[in-house]
Amino acid sequence: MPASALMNVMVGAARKAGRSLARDFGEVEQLQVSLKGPANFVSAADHRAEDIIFTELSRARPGYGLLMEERGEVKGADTTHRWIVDPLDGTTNFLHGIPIFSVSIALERDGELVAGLVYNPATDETFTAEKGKGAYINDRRRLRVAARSELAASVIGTGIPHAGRPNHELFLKELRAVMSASAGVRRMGSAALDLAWTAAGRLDGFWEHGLRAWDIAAGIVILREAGAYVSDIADKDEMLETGSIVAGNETIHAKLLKLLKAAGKNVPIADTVTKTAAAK
Ligand code: 2AM
Ligand code: CA
Repeated sequence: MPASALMNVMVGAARKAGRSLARDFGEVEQLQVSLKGPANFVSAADHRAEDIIFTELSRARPGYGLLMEERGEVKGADTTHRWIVDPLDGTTNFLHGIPIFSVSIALERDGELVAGLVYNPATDETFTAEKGKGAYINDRRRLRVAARSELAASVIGTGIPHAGRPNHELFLKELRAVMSASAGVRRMGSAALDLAWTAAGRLDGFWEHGLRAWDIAAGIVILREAGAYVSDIADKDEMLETGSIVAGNETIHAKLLKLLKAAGKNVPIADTVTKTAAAK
């Protein structure tokens, strides 16, 4: 289906930032062997990508507010619209030369997510969706969540908390439950891309805690338009606020949620980590 003017703006910004990231990723691969490591370089790459997206989106839609990983909240004159942007999701992968990272751009209208885009510059795959118009990969093929109904046949994605992030005990309990019930657990390292892959049926389900709005906003739109069920761990529509997310087709979502709730019973869960608390 032909892309809308809005989606053209989003794709244009993401591809431009993606070209910058792809160039920088090539450099990072070279820097792997250097003693100092490419950490500062990666941080600069992240900022470069965010600057590009900020410029492109602000030019095309002046006045829209923005919530960006590096800049934080940027208020706009138009209070009904807000972009939610992660210029580089999967930073650790990028830093280590692993080609699994993404640009994530979502649009919120009157507090509702209405458009989402996740772009992986390394594979040149673009996942897009607008509310009510379906989800697509590379503007060609319609995305549909996987149809499997048995957890035992399902591959489930997740994110593992690392040093400086909370919920280690909770995660271990959840992993024990999901690893025993599923055909396999995958940990790719870019939540935005994981959600897009779930929408594409590559993963049958996904769960993670402690995420920020920019990690998941675009993926949520793409998932819903691909027919997926998405909720937080309490089965509410408060993923952006709590930072927890569970997704899959109707059956897998329900089964995964039940399993996770039982596994996490009596284990305290820390909600969305603040930027200051995050070990960046
Ligand atoms: P990032 O690469 O932009 O940091 C991996 O489990 C996912 O968690 C990635 O999407 C990653 O995004 C995100 N992530 C890593 N550290 C985080 C933190 N401290 N708070 C929230 N999300 C984080
Ligand atoms: Ca992120």
